[in-house]
Amino acid sequence: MDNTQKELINLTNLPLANLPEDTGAVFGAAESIKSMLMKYSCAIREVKTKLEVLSDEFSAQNQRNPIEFITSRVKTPKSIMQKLHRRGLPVTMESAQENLFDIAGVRVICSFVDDIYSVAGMLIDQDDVELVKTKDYIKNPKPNGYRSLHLIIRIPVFFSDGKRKMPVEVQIRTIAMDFWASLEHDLKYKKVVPNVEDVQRELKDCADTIADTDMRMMKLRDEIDRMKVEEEMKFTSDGSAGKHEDLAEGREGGGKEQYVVEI
Ligand code: 0O2
Repeated sequence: MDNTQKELINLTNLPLANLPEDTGAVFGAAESIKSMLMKYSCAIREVKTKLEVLSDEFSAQNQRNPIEFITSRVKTPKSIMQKLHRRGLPVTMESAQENLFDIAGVRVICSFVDDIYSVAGMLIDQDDVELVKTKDYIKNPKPNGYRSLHLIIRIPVFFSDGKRKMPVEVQIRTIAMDFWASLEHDLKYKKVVPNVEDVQRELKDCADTIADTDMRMMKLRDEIDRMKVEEEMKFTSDGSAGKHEDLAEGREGGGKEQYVVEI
């Protein structure tokens, strides 16, 4: 039995010392983990459906989609074990279910910063969604420059043996924040980085630039929206509906085919 197999058995809380050196035990352990992770994957599906419904509704009301895209992942057994080990917690399935709230993770990428809070508000206002914890790394960025809104929620999932309230970590951020986080995340997995401090400083600088750009983009969007309203008011006060229709051909939603965001 190799170390990975032993770790897998560990995670099932089976007494490792008493196990025969056979593959049956390993197979059983792997099956238990698979079944545990399947439950988290179902919870992800529930949260994604909620977000997709909100996104459709928001688009219909506001003529734009606040959600660019949604991704999700279930933490791997290796990553679960590493996190438990790092925190000095028992490396067992029970411990993982009790102590880790990000085994199921959903990432929502929004167009603008205020969309992040709108989406978060609409999600946690649902009466079957229990908000466990909020970490606002946008209002309080991490020292390295990381920005994102994290919500730990619990949602009910109905399995054959009853209802379980499953924890899901929802990370909501802008495209720019996500771009930054992907690159910074890569750095964590590099064993040797020459001039690591220079790289970290540069990353922090980019994070601040991105935050500033995100705010400017939001202001620009508001300005463009205001111009659109003024233009429409001008057309309606002129009473020139025909003229309006002609011009609308070239404007957003006015006869032009649009790309559809598929989440
Ligand atoms: P992975 O590989 O993404 O799964 P805490 O709850 O405070 O005890 P925890 O669980 O680290 O500690 O919570 P936190 O700070 O909310 O972080 C959870 C996840 O957010 C991380 O998961 C990352 O996905 C992301 N994250 C947090 N900080 C950073 C950061 O500085 N840079 C990047 N790129 N991502 C970050 P994991 O399990 O660390 O990793």
